[in-house]
Amino acid sequence: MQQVLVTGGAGFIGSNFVHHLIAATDARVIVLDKMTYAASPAALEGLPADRFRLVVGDVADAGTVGPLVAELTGPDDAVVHFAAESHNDNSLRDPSPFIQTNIVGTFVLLEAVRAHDVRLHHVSTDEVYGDLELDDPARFTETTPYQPSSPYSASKAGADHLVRAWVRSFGVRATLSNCSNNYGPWQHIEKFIPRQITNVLAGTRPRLYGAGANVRDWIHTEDHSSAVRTILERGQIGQTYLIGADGERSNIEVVRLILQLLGRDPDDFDHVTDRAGHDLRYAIDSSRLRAELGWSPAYTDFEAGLAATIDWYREHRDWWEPAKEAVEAGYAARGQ
Ligand code: NAD
Ligand code: TDX
Repeated sequence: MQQVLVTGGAGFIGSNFVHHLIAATDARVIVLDKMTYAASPAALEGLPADRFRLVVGDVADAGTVGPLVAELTGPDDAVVHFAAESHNDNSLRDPSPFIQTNIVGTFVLLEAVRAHDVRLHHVSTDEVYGDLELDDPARFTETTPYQPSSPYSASKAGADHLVRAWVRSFGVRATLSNCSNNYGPWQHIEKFIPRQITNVLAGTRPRLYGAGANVRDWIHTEDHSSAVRTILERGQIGQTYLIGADGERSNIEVVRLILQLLGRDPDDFDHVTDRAGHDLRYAIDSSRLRAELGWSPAYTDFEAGLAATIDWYREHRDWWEPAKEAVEAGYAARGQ
């Protein structure tokens, strides 16, 4: 039976991937997660005990990672690496955990898969490419030069470079993917879409950074998971694949849509202090993944996906409400 070690498998996207893999294959899954503030144990409930195991530990700790990777002795066994500090605003306040987890953690994992000759898929972000002008006809492709803007995106870029170097210099069997902005259930309420949904549900107003003209290319987390599984199964070793679902929307459009879907006046939001170094636009050209590996997204109607996500947050108040006050106090302290 195939075994897959999923780092960061208790986070927003990692937990979705674990459920996806258990449902779509007969693989056995080991999650390695440090259980930081961003982890959701509840997101891993209901998984079959004979096919799932949670190990609480740090991906940057070689003493934890080495023995787990050594368990992966089957021909199709693999590591899928999601573990990261993931929020840009946090990286502006304190970059140090981003360097430690995203760069040192990836290094430690690479040394383990090198030592045990285990297949790796490294999960990265479109933010490594910097940003685009609003009217630029080009989108990011696998050959776009790296130009990260924030400590978060620079740490992810550093990790990507390490993976590529370990492929070329040591023959590590790795693939990489760079995905656009995800939305869906279990996303931490520090992030844009869940923050605005839960603001409205909590009776406060959405908060838009600056003018809200910044564009993000939204993809449902289920589609990210199916893309990662496709690359894991059929991706070419050493190759990078961009993952996106043609979901470009300006932030102001998204805030208005959330308000509308919640039956509120679409102008019932506040403009707040902009993010330092705020990337203007991300846009992904996922042609390689679609043409070479035959992947396509299932969630092509953003409004329908957003409406379902709103319903999910409405039905999971117990999960997000305890964290809401502290998250908002942190933003308020920075005028956001
Ligand atoms: P998340 O913050 O929701 O989850 C991260 C998980 O990693 C948490 O469970 C956390 O406890 C764990 N973790 C953190 N530090 C760790 C460490 N040192 N050792 C072990 N586990 C650790 O993040 P997410 O949004 O699910 O993102 C997952 C991955 O996908 C990240 O690599 C991120 O860069 C990438 N990504 C995210 C998006 C997005 O829109 N959220 C888009 C593209 C790529
Ligand atoms: O309250 C807010 N108001 C606001 O206008 C917040 C939290 C954000 N924003 C803006 C900033 C961005 O333009 O919304 C946009 C999205 O913000 P985030 O949710 O913080 O995401 P982003 O910075 O785009 O990064 C995300 O996508 C790429 C993920 O957090 C990363 O992990 C991923 O790599």
